[in-house]
Amino acid sequence: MRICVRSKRGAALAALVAVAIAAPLTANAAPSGDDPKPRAAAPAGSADDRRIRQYEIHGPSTAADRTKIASSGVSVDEARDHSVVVSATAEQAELLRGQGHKLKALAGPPKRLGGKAAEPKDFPAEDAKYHTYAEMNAEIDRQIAAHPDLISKKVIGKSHEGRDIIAVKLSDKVADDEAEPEVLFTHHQHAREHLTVEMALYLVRTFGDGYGSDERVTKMLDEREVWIVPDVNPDGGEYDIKTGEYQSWRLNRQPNEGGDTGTDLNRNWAYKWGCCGGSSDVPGSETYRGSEAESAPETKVVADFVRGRVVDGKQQIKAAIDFHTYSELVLWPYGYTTDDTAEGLTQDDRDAHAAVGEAMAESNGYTPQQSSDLYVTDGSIDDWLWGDQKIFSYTFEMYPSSAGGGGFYPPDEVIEKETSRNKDAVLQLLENADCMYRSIGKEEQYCKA
Ligand code: 0X9
Ligand code: CA
Ligand code: CA
Ligand code: CA
Ligand code: ZN
Repeated sequence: MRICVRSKRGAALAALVAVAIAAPLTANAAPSGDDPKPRAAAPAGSADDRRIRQYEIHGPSTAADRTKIASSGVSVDEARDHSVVVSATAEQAELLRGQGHKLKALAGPPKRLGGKAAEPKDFPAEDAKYHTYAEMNAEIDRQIAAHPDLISKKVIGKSHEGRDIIAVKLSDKVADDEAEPEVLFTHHQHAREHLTVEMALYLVRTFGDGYGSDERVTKMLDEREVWIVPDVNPDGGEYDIKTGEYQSWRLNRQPNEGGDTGTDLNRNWAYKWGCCGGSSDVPGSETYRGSEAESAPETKVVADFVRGRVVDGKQQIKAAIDFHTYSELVLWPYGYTTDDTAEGLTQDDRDAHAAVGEAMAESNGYTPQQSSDLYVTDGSIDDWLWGDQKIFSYTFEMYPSSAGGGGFYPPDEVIEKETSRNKDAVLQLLENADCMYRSIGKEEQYCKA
């Protein structure tokens, strides 16, 4: 197990200093080290109390330390050598302070309003290159119209608020279910991670336009069937932008008993759900796992879709990436345990995950590691994909590497660079998908019929 979580500590620290200096200029920012308001001014349950913001906590250095922090119900957004950045409500922050932690409030999400009121239900004008749910669908429909033999889509179910959740298929003879290894890309489980939707659109565009001219793309679309679920959490994504001021929202928009809203979709999957202190059973927490596995309609819709790819008793999907932001990491299972191998994950399984994961990280410059090297999580999609479906699965945490690069809200100017940055890694996964064990020289043993 790796102990050094990130290599770019210097850069992260410099960025943090930059944020601290910039903080007073940001309307949303609180003086560092203090609550935005005295607690008395924000009675429990008030809008202020529920507002989510980021805090830096100095001290936590190991996966165990970070798991303990996460168990208070906050989300751990960044793990550095000797500190973490978390997202928390004022209430949760108070709880952590009560446990003796010193929390330093970071600047809130950028306003980017250019002095004008934002259009409701859209990104601020300065971030106009990001796609709303409607714009995403329009862009996908355009690509399908341009490449009807290559791209198709189907509605695989509905979100809690009734939005369509779609799966886009890309392959030669796209209308036929051919005997080709299938590969899955999922995006936007977490509402505020908007760059992941752009990643999906980048893939649809790059594969659609590259077929016939880009040799690697052409070969992969000829020999693979690619599934992209571009927006697992459309309700959360729309909620995050609808006031014109980013809400730092993570969850879906399903109401819970007791009045709080939202389930962490990436703690709601049906493998070792809630097993190991890697999620919260408290509604209102940032990692609330839901009332039972697949209690969130969005989780169930995607899980049903994946189960539906079992044909004649064989799962057709061989490999998958679930896109998140941020921290620039390539992660592999399991998340529920810090052991390298466990039930259903042999040394060879682990080594093949690591070999392909490390090669992908080599190409995009991310840091490769087992997901629990960060902190323990249970009920995550990657554990379910491998543990339940034997699909090789990765989580990519995209740009930036730290809060200094914009955290969950990098400016739209970075979209092209930070999505195309993953082209080679995605192609590598597709190229390996017919036999992931080739990466450890064990094709004969595992991949011969
Ligand atoms: O905690 C998460 O769900 C992911 N990080 S995020 O900041 N985007 O919320 C990481 C999930 C990685 N996979 C597992 N830990 N199993
Ligand atoms: Ca811009
Ligand atoms: Ca095909
Ligand atoms: Ca097929
Ligand atoms: Zn995420």
